Amino acid sequence: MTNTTRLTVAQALVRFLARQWTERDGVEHRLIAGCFGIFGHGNVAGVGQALAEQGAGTRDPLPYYLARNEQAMVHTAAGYARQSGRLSTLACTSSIGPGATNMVTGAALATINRLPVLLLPGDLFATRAASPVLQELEDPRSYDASVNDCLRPVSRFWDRVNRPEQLPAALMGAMRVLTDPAETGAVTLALPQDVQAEAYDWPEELFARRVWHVARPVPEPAALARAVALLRGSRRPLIVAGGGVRYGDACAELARFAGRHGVPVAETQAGKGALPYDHPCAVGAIGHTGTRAADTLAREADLVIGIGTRYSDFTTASRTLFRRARFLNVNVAAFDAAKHAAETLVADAREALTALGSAVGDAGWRADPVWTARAAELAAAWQAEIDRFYGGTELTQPVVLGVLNEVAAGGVVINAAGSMPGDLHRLWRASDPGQYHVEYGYSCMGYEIAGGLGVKLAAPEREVFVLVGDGSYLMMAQEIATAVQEGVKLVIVLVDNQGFASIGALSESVGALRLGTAYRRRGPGGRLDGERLPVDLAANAASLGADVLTATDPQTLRAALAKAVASPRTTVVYVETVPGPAPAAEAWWDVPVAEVSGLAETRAARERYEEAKRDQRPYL
Ligand SMILES: Cc1ncc(C[n+]2csc(CCOP(=O)(O)OP(=O)(O)O)c2C)c(N)n1
Ligand SMILES: [Mg+2]
Repeated sequence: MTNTTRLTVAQALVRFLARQWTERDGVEHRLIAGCFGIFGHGNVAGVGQALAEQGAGTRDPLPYYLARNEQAMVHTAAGYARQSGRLSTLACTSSIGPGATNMVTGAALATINRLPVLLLPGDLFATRAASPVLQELEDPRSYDASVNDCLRPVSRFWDRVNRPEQLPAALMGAMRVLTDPAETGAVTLALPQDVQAEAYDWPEELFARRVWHVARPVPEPAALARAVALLRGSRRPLIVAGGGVRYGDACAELARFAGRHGVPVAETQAGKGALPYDHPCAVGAIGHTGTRAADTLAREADLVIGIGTRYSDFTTASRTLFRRARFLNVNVAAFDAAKHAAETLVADAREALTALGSAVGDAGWRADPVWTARAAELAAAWQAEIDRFYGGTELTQPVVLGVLNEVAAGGVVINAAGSMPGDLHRLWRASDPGQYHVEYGYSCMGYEIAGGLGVKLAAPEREVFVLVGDGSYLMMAQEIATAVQEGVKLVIVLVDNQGFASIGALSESVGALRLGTAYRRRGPGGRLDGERLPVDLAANAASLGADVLTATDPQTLRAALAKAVASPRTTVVYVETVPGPAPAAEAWWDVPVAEVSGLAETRAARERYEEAKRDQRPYL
């Protein structure tokens, strides 16, 4: 007879999660390092009770953290997972109804960025004894529907535990997806509020310490042979390094392969830092937010070797950038490897680079030396551009980034939306992959502070610099209070330019007249073009418990950042930027323009649009 333990579903869940580990390359990590949560009637008596009972409260096996907003706590889990190289993450427990639907945006962000997060929303009574309960959707077509069904399309695994007996299989399925490099993303276990509190006799083996091996799949020999043939035929290859290089811990192999074979390396947002910025083969950011160096090479390359990239429209300049190239894609996910009619190498980035290196190395293959030298020249010219943008005397956004880049060596910079991701992608000098954390899969306003909290929890030894625009700040600044509560120190650089600089410029370029992109009072003509709003973001940050410093020029910014770094407390450095020179796009981005309009600006924008669209290669 097997030994059993009588626990509620929620108690069993908490005990199970605390005993899950990952292992890769012989190193073990806690899979679920803690649980963020906001309680309501849908989880307080189940998961809440279980978290409270598990230990003395301070060194619980599954530490609990109180957040301010359910969307934010999923961002925190995603930031944690990314900084941990996807080997460790956090769980998030919510009540039913709005607490659960608040997590939908965070789940989409995690899934799109291929980051593991575990979501535990409460759900309606499985017995339906008291229906309709508070916050119940009540779909007249089906009593089986609940708002948690919104989490299905944004989750890579979704299950509802309607009976205690279903829990073990649901948990095993959830852990498998969280730890599978090809399938990972948001994982949702919806937990009906009555089932959470129901007791069951669990077999002891459910609670055994379990280690999930994170695989490094090796390339299939025939696929490797095809890839090698393609490489041998190439004289102008270009590597596009994506997040998979980082998550596969393949940066050293990439540097070796590129250096040995003279292959220039361009980087996506998720891949930035894969090579140190001053590596002889590094040509910087690629795509719509790319450098002139990388984008010029991309247009001329005969072979694009995508490594761990999902080829977003920013990377491909909406499929206009790679004019002549064939594609060889190395990706652990067959779905991404197959993009652009590529020759595919479905494998771990490190294993694939090692295999490719030994296969072509023995044959002495190298890129055309003229191509390698040209790449180095273009890259050097771009470094001079960066110096020019960083060297201004006024507080333009590039100057802010330049000062921060000096101070932030060894730290991590975090950003997600607005005009900063583009400037960061082109200008930021990253020396190692852990230093650059721009969430650009979902580019979600509000990710910055919440995500930064997760980064700092995952890497307490690193200084964490959160860059946040005024628009993003106003959307989601409340996790400053959570950072203060936990004594987790962030340096938050709040860049105020009175609204949406990014969308303002985009709006103008598509003939939409900057409508709704500046923070202004409604003016006498009935438009939002009146006086500046009397909103004091520095005072707002102070009210949440942060120390606040204000910078007015490059010198005071440098001093404020130095003070923030020296302080043990979360500090907001408030900066009002002035408009000034910023790097322009070298490559296009497809944002459709009105085909007919009474406005001359819009008609001119449409003409430019149709011209640019001719270069698009949309179907492969
Ligand atoms: C949640 C969310 N809503 C809307 C957008 C569209 N959007 C992208 S950038 C942006 C403005 C960001 O403003 P701010 O943070 O001040 O940055 P700035 O553009 O001024 O640099 C908007 C509205 C988004 N990315 N995320
Ligand atoms: Mg702004």
